[in-house]
Amino acid sequence: MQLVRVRDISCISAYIVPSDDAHQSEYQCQHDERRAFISGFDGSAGTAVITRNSALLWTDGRYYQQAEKQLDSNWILMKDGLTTTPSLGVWLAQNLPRGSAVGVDPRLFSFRLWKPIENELNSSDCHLIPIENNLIDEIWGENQPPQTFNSIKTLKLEYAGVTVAKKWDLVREKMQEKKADALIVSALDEIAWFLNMRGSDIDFNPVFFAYMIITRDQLLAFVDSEKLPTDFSSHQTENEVQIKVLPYSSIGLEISRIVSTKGTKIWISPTSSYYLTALIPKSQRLQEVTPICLLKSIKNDVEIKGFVNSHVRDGIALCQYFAWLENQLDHGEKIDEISGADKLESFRRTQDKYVGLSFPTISSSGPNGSIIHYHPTSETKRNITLNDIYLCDSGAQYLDGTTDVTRTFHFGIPTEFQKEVYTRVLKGQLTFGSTIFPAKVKGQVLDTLARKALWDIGLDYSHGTGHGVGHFLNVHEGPIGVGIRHMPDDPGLQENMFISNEPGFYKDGEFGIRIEDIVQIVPAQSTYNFSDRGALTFKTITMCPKQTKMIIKELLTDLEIHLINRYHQQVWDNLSPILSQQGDSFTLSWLKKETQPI
Ligand SMILES: *[C@@H]1O[C@H](CO)[C@@H](O)[C@H](O)[C@H]1NC(C)=O
Ligand SMILES: *[C@@H]1O[C@H](CO)[C@@H](O)[C@H](O)[C@H]1NC(C)=O
Ligand SMILES: *[C@@H]1O[C@H](CO)[C@@H](O)[C@H](O)[C@H]1NC(C)=O
Ligand SMILES: CC(=O)N[C@H]1CO[C@H](CO)[C@@H](O)[C@@H]1O
Ligand SMILES: [Mn+2]
Repeated sequence: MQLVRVRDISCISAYIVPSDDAHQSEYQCQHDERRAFISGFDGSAGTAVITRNSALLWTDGRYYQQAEKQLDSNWILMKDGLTTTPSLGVWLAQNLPRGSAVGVDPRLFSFRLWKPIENELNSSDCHLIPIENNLIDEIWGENQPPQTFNSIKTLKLEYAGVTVAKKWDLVREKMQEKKADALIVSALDEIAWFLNMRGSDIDFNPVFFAYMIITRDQLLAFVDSEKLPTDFSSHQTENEVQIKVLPYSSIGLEISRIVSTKGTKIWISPTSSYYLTALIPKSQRLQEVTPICLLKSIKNDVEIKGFVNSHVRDGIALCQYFAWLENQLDHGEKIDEISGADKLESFRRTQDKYVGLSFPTISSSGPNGSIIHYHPTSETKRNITLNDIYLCDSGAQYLDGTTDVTRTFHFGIPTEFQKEVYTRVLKGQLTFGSTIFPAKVKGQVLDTLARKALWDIGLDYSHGTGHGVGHFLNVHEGPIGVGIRHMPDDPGLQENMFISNEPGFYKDGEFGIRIEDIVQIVPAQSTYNFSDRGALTFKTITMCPKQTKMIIKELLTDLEIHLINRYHQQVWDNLSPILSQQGDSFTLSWLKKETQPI
C-alpha cells in the first residue's frame, strides 16, 4: 500500500471522516472523536464527507433526530437506510468531477467498508486514496485530547472462567483447520477477552489499546509496557502462558516481518482496518471473522453464572430507583432526567462488584424519549413528570457481567394510544422471547417476530431488535445480532450466547417506548428437535418489573398473559428475598405492587 502524505489539499476532491478509531471500535476515546469534532454530531455511528463546497453526514435511523439538532446549516444530513438516500460512494461518484481522488485515513476505515466504496467510485473513474497524515488532527491541533493511557487490570479466573492457555488451544485448532500461520487481532474487546485483562481507555468499555498476533508458538501483545498490570507476571503463571510484549506502534513492522516469509498465511478479520490488511499481500491473506470473536460470543459456565448474578444485583438497583422515583413524583418533588440518572447510578454503585456504567444512561422524558439514543445534557434535560412517559435505558459493568436494560413508565395517566403501543411492544418482546427456533438460525430471521404486533397497525421501529452483549466487556458485541439488516459474520444463534430483546416504538415529538431485557439462549423443552439440529429458546435474565398499568389486557393472548405473569413471579422470587434481607421494605412493597399478576 502506498500511503500518500497530503501537503497540498488540492490533490483530493473530498475527504472522508469516519467515526472509527484504529481498532474499529464502536465507541471511541475523546482523542478519536474526529467526526464529532468536525461536524458537531456526536452519535456513535456516522460518517462525514467534506468536499470543496459541501459537507455531508451519513447516519442511520437511530440518529436522524439527534443529527438534525446537532448539525449546523453547513451540513447536509444523509439519512442512511432510506431507499432514497444514495450510499456515500454512489453520492461521491455522482457529484465529484470524473477522475477525482477521495482521501481517507486507512487506519480509521475497515477493509470491509473500503472495498465497496472503491468499487462505487470506480464507476466514474474516481478513486480512494489512503492519506498518511490525518487532516482532522491537523486542524484540531493542540486542542485534541491526548490518546488515553490508562493502566490495565487482570481479570481473575474466578470471573473469566477459562485460562489464556486454554483459549489459545482453541484458537490454535481453528488456525490449523484453516492452515493459518498467524492471526492478527485488532478488535479491543477480543484482545481483552483473550488475555483475561481489562482496561479503561474508552469510557464505558473496559478495553485497552493493544494489538495481538497469535501464532502456533508465540503470543505477541502490542501494548505500551507502562500500562501493564502490576501482577502481569503472576497473571501469566495463573494463565499458563508467556506473553511477549512489544510496543503498540510496532504492529505494522511486525506484520511486514511475518509476511516477508514466503508462503505464510495470515488470518485477519475483514473488520480490521484497511491499513493493517493492505500490509498483507492478497495471496497471503485469509479474511474471515476471527475465531476469538466466535468463541467469545458463547459464554463459558463461569461467565454465565456471573451474567445471571450481576443481573440480579442490577435488578435490585433498578427497583430501588423506580420505587424512589415514583414516590418522589407522587410527592411533587422535582426530578429531571439528569438527577434521575444520577440517582440510579448511586443505587448501582452500592452493588457488589460494580465497576461503572456500560453506556451513558438514556434517561428521557416525553418527546426526548423519541430520540432513540438520547442522553440528557444540562442544556437539554427535561423534568420527569406525571404527564409524560419516562423511558430509561441503562446498564452497568460488573466484574462478573455487563447489563443493559430498558423500562418505560407512565407515572400519571397514559393515553389509550400510548397503552396500545406499549402493549404491542410488549407483545413483540414476549413473542420473540418465547419462540422456539432451530439452532444456528441467523438472528435476522427472528427479527420479524418482535415487530409483528406493531406491523399489524402499520407501525415499526427503526433500530435492531437485539445485539450480543460482552461479559464485563462491550455492551454491544458481535458477530451476532437481530435486526432487519444482514449481519455478514453471524454464525447463527447458539446455546449460551447472550443477546438483548428490545423492541420499541417512537412517536417523534411526543414519546418513546422501549422494553429491553437480556436473554440467554438455552435448549428448549420441546418435543421437536428440528431433525437433530437442536431446539433453542431464550431465558430472560434481566430482573425488573415491566409496568402493567400500561397494558391493555384484551390485546394479549392467554399465552402472553401467562408469560408476563410468570416473568413477574420470577422477578419477585429472585429479588424479594434480597430486599427483605437488606430490610428495604420500601422497595419491597413497590416490587410487590409491580409484580402482581394481571
Ligand atoms: C475499475 O474498473 C476498471 C474497468 O472495469 C478495472 O479495469 C479497474 O481495475 C477497476 N479499478 C479498481 C481500483 O477496482
Ligand atoms: C422543571 O422544574 C423546575 C423546578 O420546579 C422548574 O423551574 C422548570 O421550569 C421546569 N422545567 C420545565 C421545562 O418545565
Ligand atoms: C437435539 O439435537 C441436538 C443437536 O444435534 C442434540 O445435541 C440433542 O441431544 C438433541 N436432543 C434430543 C432430545 O434429541
Ligand atoms: C435533544 C433534545 O431534543 N432535547 C430536548 C429535550 O427536552 C427539552 C425540554 O423540552 C428540550 O429543550 C430539548 O431540546
Ligand atoms: Mn441494548
